[in-house]
Amino acid sequence: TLIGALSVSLVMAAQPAWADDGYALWLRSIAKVDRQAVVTALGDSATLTLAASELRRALPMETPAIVVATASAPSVRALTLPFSTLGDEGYLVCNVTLNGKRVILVAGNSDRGTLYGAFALIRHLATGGQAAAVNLRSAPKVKLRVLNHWDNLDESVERGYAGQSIWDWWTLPDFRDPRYTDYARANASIGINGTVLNNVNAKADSLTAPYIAKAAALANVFRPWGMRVYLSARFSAPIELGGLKTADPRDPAVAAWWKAKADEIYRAIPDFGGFLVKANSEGQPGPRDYGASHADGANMLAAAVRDHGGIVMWRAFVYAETDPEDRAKQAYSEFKPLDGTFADNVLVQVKNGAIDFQPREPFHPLFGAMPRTPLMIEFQITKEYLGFATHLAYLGPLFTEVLDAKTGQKPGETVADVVDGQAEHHKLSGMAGVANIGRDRDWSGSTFNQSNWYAFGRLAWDPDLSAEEIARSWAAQTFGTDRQVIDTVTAMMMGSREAVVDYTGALGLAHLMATGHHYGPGPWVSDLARPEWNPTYYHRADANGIGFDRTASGSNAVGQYAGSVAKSFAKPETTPESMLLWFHHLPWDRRMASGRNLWEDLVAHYDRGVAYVAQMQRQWEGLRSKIDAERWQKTATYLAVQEREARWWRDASLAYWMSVNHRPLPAGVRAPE
Ligand code: GCW
Repeated sequence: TLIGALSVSLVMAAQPAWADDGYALWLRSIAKVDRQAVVTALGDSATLTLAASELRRALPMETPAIVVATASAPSVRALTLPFSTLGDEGYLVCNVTLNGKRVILVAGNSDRGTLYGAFALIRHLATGGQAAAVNLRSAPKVKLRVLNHWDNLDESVERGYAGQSIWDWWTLPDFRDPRYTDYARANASIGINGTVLNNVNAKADSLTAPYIAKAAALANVFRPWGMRVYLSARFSAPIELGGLKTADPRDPAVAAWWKAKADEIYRAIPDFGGFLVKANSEGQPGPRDYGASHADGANMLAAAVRDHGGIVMWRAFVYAETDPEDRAKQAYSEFKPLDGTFADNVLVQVKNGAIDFQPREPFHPLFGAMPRTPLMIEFQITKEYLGFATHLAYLGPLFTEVLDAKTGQKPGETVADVVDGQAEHHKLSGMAGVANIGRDRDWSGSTFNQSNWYAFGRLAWDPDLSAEEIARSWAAQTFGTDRQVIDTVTAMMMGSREAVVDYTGALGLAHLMATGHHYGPGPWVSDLARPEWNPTYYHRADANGIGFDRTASGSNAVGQYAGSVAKSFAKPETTPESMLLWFHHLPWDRRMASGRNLWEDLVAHYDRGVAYVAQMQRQWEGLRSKIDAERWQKTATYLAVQEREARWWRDASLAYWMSVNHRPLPAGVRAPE
């Protein structure tokens, strides 16, 4: 039978017979070249042609005949299918009779929608779905689904752990590495429709003619895959490139320089997406240098790209060394008063939490607090604070925990409602992910890191998906449909981020890592010039207690939250224990829900984190015969590294806490090695 044949080829894909370097990501072909599915395209646009070839490449001959088309094809129009709610990028995939023949129709209002539909059908079949019953319908809830590459022009990657940048600036624009196509294809398969090519810590050079030509070459490769190119803009570029004396956004000569620059870019890249800007943050130039506001800066750039249909993504990640205010409060203080003053082609891009991509942070209080401004959420896919490329930490639960959080602003409103624009019916909406992609053969430094790229894309398309269903699809697309493999891999993934929280510092502690590189423990560090870079600034531990008082008796960051959320964070008794020490400074003897005191509980968390990693090692060992040797071995080796380093985190941290609180280890716990 068809289903039998399909599952046979899928099971074959899971056999460990050949070496697999992970290059294929979650897009493993299940068809042999001479036995591909029969696919017809009604139309010949580049994108429709790609949709058809993806289906052929992925699906075996036994699959029923497939037709890819757009809603406007006359024979499809005649079927009067419900295209009206699918927008520009949505799709439907269903069984229909077309010109007297039963076929699977894959169609959207645009050929991009159709391409997404093709990948949805591939996903459906590769995760065990049946062809006979296929009936898929989906439209993205978020408009701009964008990767942020922190890639430098010298091809290093800031906080990148998967090798050098995949952009080879030296050989662009002439040589278009086939890898650029594979990159775009992988992104299209999960719905990502934009990419910012260069680091937010931007060099002005990226806006010079040679680099515009290079970006244009990439844009040409990405276009048929539905992806647009954006650039990070250095705010002082008018001085550095234009020879102006100022970059003051209120100066007409500055605005004119940007307008001319935008025109130049659009001549080379007619569908250029727009600019991403990090301004007045960590030493970057910005409008505040001239006493102008972030809105002045953003609106000036927005005016330069507006006639071309471009947008500006203006980051809210600001904090200043001169500002004595709690770092967690500074973005809100600076941006909330600007609500309603941004041009309508500006999105303010807000990190998921108020500090900086820690293993756990409460959601950023700006979500829901700027109803008149589209807020884009920024997640970090690369694991700067979660063990770089080596530690296994599936970020799906981190992403969904934030998206599902209630803002407290309006009844029932969640961060996802704000991000997808539903809450205020904004025209623009967006999700950004700091990419974990580099030149490593497996793209992301490890097989499991690929799941974070995948989860980001899937959630940007639909922020209401669950982390677990995403993990299951990823596992099936990556390792095949063997039930034991999917169950085990999903189970490992689902608790893995919490394990990192546990062994790096649970209960709402944050920013305890070694300085500079951010790898490994450093809760004792207190001598950095900028006070808010010192871990001791965040944990405030002494002989009596630990934690940052952010209630009214402390920094009152709690006051930036709204309604019931603010109320619950205001008291230790009503704050979730997972965020307790983020908001409260408490005695080591405080009684916890477990019945233990705070110190004992913290120790138990460290132990639990270490134990989880050891358990993942055992689970993975059990899959040895079911995963190809190369991917199995690399993961096993990395898990061993992680187990060692989880103990390092625990033991070094406990030794430090004990030096501060002078308490013995709770009974039954081994002394740090
Ligand atoms: O997470 C911190 C990183 C910096 C980064 C900055 C930012 C791009 O340590 O490397 O710079 O945030 O998000 O701007």
